[in-house]
Amino acid sequence: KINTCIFDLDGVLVDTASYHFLAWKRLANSLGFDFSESDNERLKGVNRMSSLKMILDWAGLSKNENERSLLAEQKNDWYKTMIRTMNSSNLLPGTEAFLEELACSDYHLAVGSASKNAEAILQKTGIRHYFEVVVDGNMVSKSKPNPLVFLKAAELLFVDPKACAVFEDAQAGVEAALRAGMKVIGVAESANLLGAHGYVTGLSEMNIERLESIINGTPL
Ligand code: G16
Ligand code: MG
Repeated sequence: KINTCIFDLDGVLVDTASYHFLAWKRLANSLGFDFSESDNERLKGVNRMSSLKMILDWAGLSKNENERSLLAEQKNDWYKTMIRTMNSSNLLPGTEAFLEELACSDYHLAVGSASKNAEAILQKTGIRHYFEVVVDGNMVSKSKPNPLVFLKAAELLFVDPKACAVFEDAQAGVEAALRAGMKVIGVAESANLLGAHGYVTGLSEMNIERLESIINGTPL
């Protein structure tokens, strides 16, 4: 029986995926190359340094460790400027209603994000209080698809990974949740996200009844 829901942050609860994309694109452009939204799909859920390494690879550029940390810092400065004015209007549709429904039914709620900016974003958008546990990029060293971020959330909640359902918009995140032995609900068009137990286009399509039908393999 599922009694715990773990949410990815960017692209599931809040609309920050486009800010990450714009900041990375600006960095890429400053280095003299461009990258597309389809390239960006592969960066979703991947932590900052790993994302940078992938981008430099695509551009065929090699940078030493010191240069890489300056570039990552530059991207993060641009990103932080973009998220500075965030508020509850940046929540994706259905986020608050679904969290409220789960909270009222005594589900354990956690966030499992690769982002080091997760706490700030949860505060600004006014949903921090829903979560007993927030595991973010400051707490785990290994990036999704490594399952650590989700296993850590289960551990801190004292729940069995098998009792957890993860909501993810990124392929790396779906893989991380599967490796953690959890159920996964893909938040995207099923066409570009593989392996989840069920799919919704956004949390506005979610409620507990739908969650249970996906978990039990009897989609509504
Ligand atoms: C998010 C995004 C990624 C981003 C990563 C690190 O993960 O999906 O695109 O690179 O966090 O973010 P930051 O640079 O803020 O530490 P998630 O797991 O919430 O989707
Ligand atoms: Mg995400």
